[in-house]
Amino acid sequence: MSETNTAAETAAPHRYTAAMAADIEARWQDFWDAEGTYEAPNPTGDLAGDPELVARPKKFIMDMFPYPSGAGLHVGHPLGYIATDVYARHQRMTGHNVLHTLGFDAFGLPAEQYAVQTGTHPRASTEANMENMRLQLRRLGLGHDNRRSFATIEAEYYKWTQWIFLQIFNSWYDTEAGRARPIAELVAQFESGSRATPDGRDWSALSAAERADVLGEYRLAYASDAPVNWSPGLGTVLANEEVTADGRSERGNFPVFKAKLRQWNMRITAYADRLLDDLDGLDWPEAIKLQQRNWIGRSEGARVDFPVDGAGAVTVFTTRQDTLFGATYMVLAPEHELVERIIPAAWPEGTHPVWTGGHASPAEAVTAYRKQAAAKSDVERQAEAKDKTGVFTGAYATNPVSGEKVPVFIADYVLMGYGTGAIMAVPAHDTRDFAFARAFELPMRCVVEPSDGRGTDTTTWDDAFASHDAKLVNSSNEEVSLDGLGVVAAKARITGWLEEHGVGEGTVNFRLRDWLFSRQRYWGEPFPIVYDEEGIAHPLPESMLPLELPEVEDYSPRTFDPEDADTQPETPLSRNADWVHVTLDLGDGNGPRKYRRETNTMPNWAGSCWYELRYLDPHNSEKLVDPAIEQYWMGPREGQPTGGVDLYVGGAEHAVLHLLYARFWSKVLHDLGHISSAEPFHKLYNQGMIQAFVYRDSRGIAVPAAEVEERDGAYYHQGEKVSRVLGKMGKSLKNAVTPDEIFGEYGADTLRLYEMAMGPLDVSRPWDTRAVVGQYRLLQRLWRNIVDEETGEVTVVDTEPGEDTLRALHKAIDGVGQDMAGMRFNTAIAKVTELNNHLTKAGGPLSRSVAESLVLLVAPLAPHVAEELWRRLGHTESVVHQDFPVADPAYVVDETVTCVVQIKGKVRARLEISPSITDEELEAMALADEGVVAALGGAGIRKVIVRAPKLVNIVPA
Ligand code: ANZ
Repeated sequence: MSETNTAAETAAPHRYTAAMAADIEARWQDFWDAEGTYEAPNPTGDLAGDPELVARPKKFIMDMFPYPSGAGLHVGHPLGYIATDVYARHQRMTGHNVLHTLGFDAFGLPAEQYAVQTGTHPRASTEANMENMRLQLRRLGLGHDNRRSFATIEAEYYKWTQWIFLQIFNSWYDTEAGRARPIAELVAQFESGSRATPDGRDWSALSAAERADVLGEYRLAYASDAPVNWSPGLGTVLANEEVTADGRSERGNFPVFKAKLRQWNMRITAYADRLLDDLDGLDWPEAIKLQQRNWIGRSEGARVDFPVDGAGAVTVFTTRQDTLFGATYMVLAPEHELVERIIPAAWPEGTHPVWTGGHASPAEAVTAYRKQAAAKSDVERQAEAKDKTGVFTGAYATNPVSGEKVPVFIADYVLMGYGTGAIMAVPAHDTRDFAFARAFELPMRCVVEPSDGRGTDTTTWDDAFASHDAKLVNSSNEEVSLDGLGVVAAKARITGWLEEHGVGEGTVNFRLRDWLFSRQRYWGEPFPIVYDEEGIAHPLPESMLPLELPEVEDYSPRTFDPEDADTQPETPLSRNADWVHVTLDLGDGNGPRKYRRETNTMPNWAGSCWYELRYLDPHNSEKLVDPAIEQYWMGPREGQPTGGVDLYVGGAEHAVLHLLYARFWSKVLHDLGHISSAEPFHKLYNQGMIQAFVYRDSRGIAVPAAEVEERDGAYYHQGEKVSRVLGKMGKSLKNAVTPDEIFGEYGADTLRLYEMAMGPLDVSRPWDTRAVVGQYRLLQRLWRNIVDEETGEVTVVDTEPGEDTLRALHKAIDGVGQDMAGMRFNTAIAKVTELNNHLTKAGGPLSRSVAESLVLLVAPLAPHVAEELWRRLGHTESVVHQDFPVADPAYVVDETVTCVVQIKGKVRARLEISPSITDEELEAMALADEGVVAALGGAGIRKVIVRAPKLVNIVPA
């Protein structure tokens, strides 16, 4: 704020100033709270209310809820919250029953680490942080239904997280029915004999432990000893999704190792197909859908059996079964369980010295190599490095089509967790196999004719010929020939042959792994599971929920030397013998027995897997959610075949983890009949990030941005020249600006307007504190157009506005309404500004009708000042529930026409355009349209026929 500005403000007693904004904002926030202005009624239950509101179309609007971090909010955090609030307010004013609230995701590593660092109990520090954030959020004037807010650490909430865990534990995926079913129905099948037990014995002949093992193979939540990601430095195991591309922990950046530990898993892989298919019906950014598709990673291929002397067969998974005649060796993952069975006692006569790695026997070579491989992450193992390592097992297998004996290796570039953990190697046509074969002097056979003129003599090649777009050669035996076929036809033919001969079959493989669901942490939901003396896991009965997190003395995780892979996790809960060892009557007819509690806790993702449902019916202690209420807010409807939240806004960093897990839980709950929606979030929107300048001194250390001065385009801190780059905003980069600073200087309405005006919501934008004043001035001019700054009197008159003003007004009404519905808040603000400037320039008092429309247009963006002006204009009811103005088409001068864009005669887009548009402008618009770009799919364009303003016809190349 400049000096002169401040001076002028003191001169006019009723000017809109920061002090006045503070008063207005506090007053209306208290009023809205007291009146329950933002409460959204449910159709039934304790939050049932006004039937007229319930009868309206509903809008369920959600933000990705925050972690209660100790650092509080900086101005970057509320960008999405303000946007959903503006949108929600506009929806309320256009006749919707709007549910909008916000809770806290309060379990998890950051809260716990902070607690450990500061020596306070995680609950105490988390609650203090939440209190602070609640105050900051309230100060923004967010129109939330506070009755529906909660934190995931509340026992009434995590009771249901545990309950859902039990639902998942107590169900299995029926692949025939294509859905989850209660495990009791599976048991009934085993009991009746309609489903055979794995070893064919009667179900009644199986011991309790054997039955538990059989069911464990089916349950959607199960414990297993599969290799997991173990991070000694963090002291916990991690899900694949929490490990970075360089094989380190996403949190803390510690090394991650593969270790065999008994852990809980969720069988998300059972849903791979549905998680993939249902993406189609969702209104999500394409980039996020693509990331999910890649993460699920569906690959069509075949399983092929290679017989091994004395050990049955090794089954491989390949996506290039057409190249089977070119498979000249095999590789097993070092951890593969067949390795022990196939290794001979001694190296076969004449084994190449490069193959043995200098070891005296296969057993010795395998042991040494396994140790080496265990120290690497999957990502390191998969890296496209030229030098491939491995060792011969001493065993040979038989290529089922060529009849050739091929050597079997172990090598770390083959992963245990993918396909069958074994591959047939086709060095001529696979890059990694090529590098390996060159290193180990293995033969190569060309079976796909190179189309690049290099010829079929592989000894002259520098790399593999990996193209799919070529014909097969050297691929026939007495029964089947692939020669001359293209890759697709060859795959079909060889798959048929494999199936006929019972040595393989076509199959689909997914990259998606089951979700590792336990953590060695204190600050998470306890598992509602106890073990009996035989070690069999039992679910707690519903009546014992919630199983509360015990108060303990030492909640710190046990961490280790980050590099020491030979360590074992220790769960904080296991240190509390009184809690762990219990005598319980589980109500299963066995009476009171001794049990040991599960001492792992759930991962921080658990609480966010279902929180949308809790918002609906937040106090229900009898049911997860009342079905009528769920159906009302989330049920499937026209255009939303799988139901879900109408708008979900958050950062793109949650593309796979949270969104995939939440989708999975929804599907299980849907299958079991608890909810009607099969997807949690129908529309997803990723807001951009607010960036900030980072200033660094000559040593590269960030200096406080607020202390930097600009002189002639250079930047100085305490006289020293510093560099400037755009980066993240945050405490560590010393460039965080808190909302509190902006509230103090201008008020919350100005902050809201500034954040929304900075640019399109989905684009990242740099924060510039000096620019905030621009929006402050807008509010001052708006105020001045309605209130006399000297007397405080409302200046409007009851006369009709002139034609000019009517046109400006209705154009603005039309544009702002469309922009708000389309979440283009920056252009909405530009239109409000334009209208306000027009009114300022026109001079003289405003007509009441114009002033009222102006206030209503501004209400979603700057709700406090709008409420104040609305009341001063004489209204007794809140501006929040007024109807948004509707434009009179007669005054919206630039009427539009609909232009149809066709590609190959099919309508691909409809554009709303001005009738006076030129051919050139129209062509450019058509070619830039999202739908058109998608339909063209990268194909070039041969011709564009433009008949402005009605038709564009595109002929692709
Ligand atoms: C023979 C072959 C020939 C292959 C060829 C590729 C090219 P996607 O598409 O990701 O599913 N593979 C299979 N299991 C593996 C494992 N556990 N670890 C490492 N690699 C594995 O990849 C499938 C291909 O990756 C499979 O097809 C297999 O190599 C390899 F010219 O088999 B292919």
